[in-house]
Amino acid sequence: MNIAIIDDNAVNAKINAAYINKLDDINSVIFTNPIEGLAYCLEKDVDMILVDYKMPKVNGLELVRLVKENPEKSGVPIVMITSDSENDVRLAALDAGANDFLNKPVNEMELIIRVRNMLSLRSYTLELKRLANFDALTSVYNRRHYLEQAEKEMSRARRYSSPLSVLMIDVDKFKQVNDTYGHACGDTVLTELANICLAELREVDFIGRLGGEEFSVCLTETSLDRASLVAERLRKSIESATVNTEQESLKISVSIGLTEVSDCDQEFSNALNRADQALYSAKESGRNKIVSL
Ligand code: GH3
Ligand code: MG
Ligand code: MG
Repeated sequence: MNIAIIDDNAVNAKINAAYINKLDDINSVIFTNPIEGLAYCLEKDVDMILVDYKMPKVNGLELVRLVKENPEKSGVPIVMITSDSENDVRLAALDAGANDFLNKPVNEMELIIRVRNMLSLRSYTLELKRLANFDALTSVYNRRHYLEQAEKEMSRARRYSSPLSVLMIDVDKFKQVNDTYGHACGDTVLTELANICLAELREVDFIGRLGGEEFSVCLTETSLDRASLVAERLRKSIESATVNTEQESLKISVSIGLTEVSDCDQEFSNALNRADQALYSAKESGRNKIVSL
């Protein structure tokens, strides 16, 4: 777990880091400049922030406000170090979303226990998020999260006038795989298929399982021409792969429908429906092929 320790007093910061590092799996980073510390917390993956209240330029309370008003970072727990006399500061920090406090001078045992509790809460939250957003079988985005991300990506593409393409991928004759080799084999096929797609796609693209044996991919900054090349590459890799299941080595194929999001699409679902129609044409015209609309 990554912890940012922000304290203009380097000696205190180092002592607290030494205490915290006694916990398992901790990676702590110290900032004596609160502005640098804040920038780090807003940019990097941080699991907890330990911040002193009294600091020049940006004090602990301001830092709490700036982190908690950022939607991407509001879930990062913050423990603030204050003195007994600063009760009004504590109330304001609590109101801004601070999660816990430590009295100055910091007691080692209390620091370790409070940090440990915060980190265990953080782990549960991250696990819940993972369960809520990812498909349990294939580990790609689940339907809800995929559609949510796709809507966001569509707004971003509009803002920057950049192209965005969508693929619908469906396994050919998948029912036969289940019927012939059993449901467990079918599951392995789906997992392998997702892995092949993930290996072929760039990090900025994303894939979701919309249901059953149906996946969708968003290709960011990608026009229809380039998306056709990507789809064809995917189709070929899947066609040439051998899926090793417990009983059998199987060959599978997919049909892919694709489209580019256009100015006429009011919502992402309009583009997705078009990709779905294209997929239907690919199935109608013989399967194991791509069709764009
Ligand atoms: P087509 O080429 O027209 O797409 O034919 P198909 O057999 O792939 O399509 P169909 O929609 O008839 O069958 C899809 C099958 O996918 C039926 C269902 O039992 C199976 N399926 C859905 N979800 C899962 C899953 O999570 N695991 C497994 N193993 N099978 C699933
Ligand atoms: Mg199918
Ligand atoms: Mg289907």
